[in-house]
Amino acid sequence: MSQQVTGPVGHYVDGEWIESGGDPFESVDPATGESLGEFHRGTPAEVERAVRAAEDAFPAWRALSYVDRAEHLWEVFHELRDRHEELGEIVTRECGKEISEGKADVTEAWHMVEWAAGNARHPHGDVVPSEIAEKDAYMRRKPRGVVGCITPWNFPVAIPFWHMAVALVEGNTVVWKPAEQTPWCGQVVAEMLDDTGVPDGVFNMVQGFGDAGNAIVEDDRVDTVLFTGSAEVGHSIADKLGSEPGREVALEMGGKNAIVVTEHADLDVAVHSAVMSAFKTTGQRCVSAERLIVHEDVHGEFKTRFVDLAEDVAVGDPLDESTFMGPVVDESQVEKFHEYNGLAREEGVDVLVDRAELDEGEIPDGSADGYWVGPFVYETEYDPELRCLQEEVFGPHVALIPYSGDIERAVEIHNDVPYGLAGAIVSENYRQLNYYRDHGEVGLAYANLPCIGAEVQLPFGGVKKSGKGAPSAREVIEAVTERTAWTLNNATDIEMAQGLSADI
Ligand code: UN1
Repeated sequence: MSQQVTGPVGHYVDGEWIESGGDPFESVDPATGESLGEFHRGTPAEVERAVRAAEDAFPAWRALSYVDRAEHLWEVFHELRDRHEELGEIVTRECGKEISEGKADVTEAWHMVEWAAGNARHPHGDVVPSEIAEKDAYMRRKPRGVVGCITPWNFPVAIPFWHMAVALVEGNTVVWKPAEQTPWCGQVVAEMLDDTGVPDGVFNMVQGFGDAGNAIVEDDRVDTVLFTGSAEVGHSIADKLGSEPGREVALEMGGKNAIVVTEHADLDVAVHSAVMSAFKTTGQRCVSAERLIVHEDVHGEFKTRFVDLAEDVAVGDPLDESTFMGPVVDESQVEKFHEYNGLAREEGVDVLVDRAELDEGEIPDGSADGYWVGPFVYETEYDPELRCLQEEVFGPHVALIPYSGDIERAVEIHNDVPYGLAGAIVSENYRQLNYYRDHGEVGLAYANLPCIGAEVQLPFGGVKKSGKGAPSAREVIEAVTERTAWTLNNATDIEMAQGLSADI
């Protein structure tokens, strides 16, 4: 393998690489089960040091102009582009997604950096008309202070920049904990920010597990916590911080996302969208589709075509460009996937494709210790009592649910889950599209497309149990700034709103 973990393997705190006192852990290549390098778990004391550094660095950083702060991010932008291939390969090796996705992760990161740094030369806030002629009213944005970022392994370069690029350009300082499955990506991103000469303490990175993340959440000097990851962890952060005055929390979590295929669907688009949504990233996007709700008039043909593709989809070495699905990220994902496949069987579904355990011949040479799974597809009548239709699996586990009747019925099934992140409709009928747009309970609604693949300049986030606030893409700006309504009297006497007398 060409690249290896190099350079300092520690945390980046207050402008220095520090050796960690925490226990060692390995970054594991999910395709081979082999170690890619050794890292150290951040301890609560190391997180505390990082938070202190970030707090101390805040006044001088916020005092710089937007344009000066953004200069550091432009350097990152160029580095991400120049090292696209190399970084894409690191992403693929560490989280297992196939190489075009590894590279797209890096592309998504520079798109976010471009958006955030570009904002430095874009008008901010609003000018608001006043009812008084000689008064000006503005909405101003101010940085909140220290922003804690806790990010997932499935987009190990893009999502950190969703959080951090905006937080930094807006004048906040950052303490970041990368996912424990992707510490190598964490290190590379930290090296990149270090190379820009960002002032000491403005950006800090502590490797580690849940206890390090928890130390960020528990520290009340952290003004905003941005979290993207599992619903379980996100809900526990919401329980801790949701009602704490003065501390902001923005969470983006999972989904039980669905695609509705109506009787007016173009079936080429429907089948293509379903395969992309269910199997890209081996079903491990928070926007991946695990439910396909298909009208009875087209269900037969859709099923035949979808099943054929699910039987054929290429699972294999994620560095090989002909692979469609790489491995899942670790053993716990393998176990969870099998557990839910078993549950679906117990719940009486009709299994259509079972490649859950790959044949030996399908596993790339020398990779028997990798975390390999293949598509698992089943059909079932809609039943709200079935757990397999309600709970997120985060793997290539997908249900075909036929429906009869009108679009209202399809959307009723679509909405009958606790989550509301992403979804799609495939239809050539504009009334059906509009109905879905207006009634689909999701933050990201797609028409005649897969339900994956959002762009950074769009809001990205969910409703119901999928999210709270907006830690993602362009809406991070809401979470990392405070708004001040600023009013300025240009006259020499005082005139009040609402006709209130100013006489003394
Ligand atoms: C995630 O859902 O895990 O929309 C992040 C997408 C990507 C980001 C996905 N831009 O699929």
